[in-house]
Amino acid sequence: MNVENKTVLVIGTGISGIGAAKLLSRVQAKPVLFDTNEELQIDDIKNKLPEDIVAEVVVGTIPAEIEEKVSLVVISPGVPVDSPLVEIFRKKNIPIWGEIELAYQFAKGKVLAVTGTNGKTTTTSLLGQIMQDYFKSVYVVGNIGNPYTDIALETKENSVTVAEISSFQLETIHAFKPTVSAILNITPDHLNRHHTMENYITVKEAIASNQTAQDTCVLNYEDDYTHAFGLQTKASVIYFSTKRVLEKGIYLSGEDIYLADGAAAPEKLMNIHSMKLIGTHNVENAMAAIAMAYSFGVPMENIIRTVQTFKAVEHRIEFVATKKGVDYYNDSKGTNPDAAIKGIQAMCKPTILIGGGYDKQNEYDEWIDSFDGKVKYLILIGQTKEKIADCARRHGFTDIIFAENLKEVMQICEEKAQPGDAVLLSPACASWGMFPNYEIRGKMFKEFVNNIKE
Ligand code: UMA
Repeated sequence: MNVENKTVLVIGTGISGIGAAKLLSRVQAKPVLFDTNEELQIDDIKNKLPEDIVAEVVVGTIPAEIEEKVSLVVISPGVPVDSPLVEIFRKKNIPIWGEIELAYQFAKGKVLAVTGTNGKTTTTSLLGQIMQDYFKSVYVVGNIGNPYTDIALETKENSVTVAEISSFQLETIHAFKPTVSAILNITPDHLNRHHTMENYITVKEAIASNQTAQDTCVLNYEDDYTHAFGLQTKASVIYFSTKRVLEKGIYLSGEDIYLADGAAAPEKLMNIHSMKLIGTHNVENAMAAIAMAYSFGVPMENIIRTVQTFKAVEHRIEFVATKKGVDYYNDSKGTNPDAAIKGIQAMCKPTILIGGGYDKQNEYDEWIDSFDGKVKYLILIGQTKEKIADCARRHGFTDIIFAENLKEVMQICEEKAQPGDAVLLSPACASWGMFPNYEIRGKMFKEFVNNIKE
């Protein structure tokens, strides 16, 4: 679609909307940057745009004269595709693109894209590092926090873009076609947005919807949904497994990772203890990144070198500090029960667990079951605190303390933690409502920890 001189409505003025407006202005479109939050100040939004960018900014409601002129709508991931506002334009047959689709339409080079309920950020970062250590022009973008639109116009034919793609972003792709994709796992999450598990699965599988047999889709053999998807997708599939020996694929046997091509004898790649990443979930993430990079043509010895030196990403079971004999861990990225289960499983000391936050209509039973006698106290904050407490009590866990904010949480931790204990922030919920995002939640936690006086 030629957007030159066309009025393009960009919904959302967060980092995706700003990225989209910049790209559109640079390709001579006429972006109208719009936000439904009428409390936002137009000048504050304009200040986020560089001086060379021409964009009209509107908050609250869209004036009729603008609505009539719109040729394309670009929505930010946080904007539901079934919202009444988007519906107005869909009814008029105006194309609705996500920010990822917009970037893809203008970007050059090849794309490797990672989705899945959990492990996306670690896998994307590791894959990005493998690519950066081997290729010259590499970009790491998407849900990880770097809008794809920010760099799309910089990319060249030889560029490699590694993208973390959320389910929100997959709802609005059309031509987006990664050379290599991965779906790491699919467990219930964001059901308030996608309504049913079926919708959520369909949207995750969309990452491979434009792929052909020349492209690769890396899938988890042990996840029922991704396993089944491997039998349907048109892309060439590489499975990974931490539980069984695969005839073809990448797998864990004992403490070693192997690659089997189905013909020659399997090749031993590395011992898992030679990696700095810990936990079975990280072995899965590493195997997915290895499979993606290998199928893209990076020599295995280069891949292994990077995998063995790569360290955990911020906010993912991140060790913060030992204060008064207590180890503090930041797992703010544990934004759903499944991710938080990985967090508690990685603990090997009596743990004070900090949970709760925004209600995504998840169930917490399996998370509580995974406590496995390790949790001394569960400190709960946010919208979900009553719901989680009820669930915990049903499962016989009653050492629950409510807190109003993170400051109060930290006071309780200092009071209750004994030398030899661990404190883990792994909330099983999104941060929204109390914090702008999980990164700020994690950073605030780390700041509190670092300020504890010995
Ligand atoms: N807005 C509207 N109308 C709506 C909804 C939102 O105008 O109906 C406005 C809000 O008022 C706000 C703006 O949209 O001003 C925010 O847009 P956004 O929520 O899409 O946030 P961005 O800052 O653009 O960040 C988004 C992703 N956020 C979400 O998906 C909620 C970021 O993922 C991502 O890093 C970024 O694009 C770049 O790609 C964050 C996230 O929480 C980390 N993702 C979820 C997750 O990982 O679980 C999916």
